Amino acid sequence: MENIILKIKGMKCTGCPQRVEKALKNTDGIENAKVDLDSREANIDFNKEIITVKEICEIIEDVGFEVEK
Ligand SMILES: [Cu+2]
Repeated sequence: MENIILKIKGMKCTGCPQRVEKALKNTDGIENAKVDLDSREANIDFNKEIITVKEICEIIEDVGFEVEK
């Protein structure tokens, strides 16, 4: 199991981190995801045999946010 913390841009209200969390948790290979509005950080446990960091970033972008590079 791998862990990564990504900085997310564009979250404005409490619904935003919930949306990101839900999308991540519904994804194969992601074991757990916690997204914090104040720090803008997404703390993600994932299985690198199943999903890449690039694919995780794409999921976040698909729900309307940007990952800080
Ligand atoms: Cu929002």
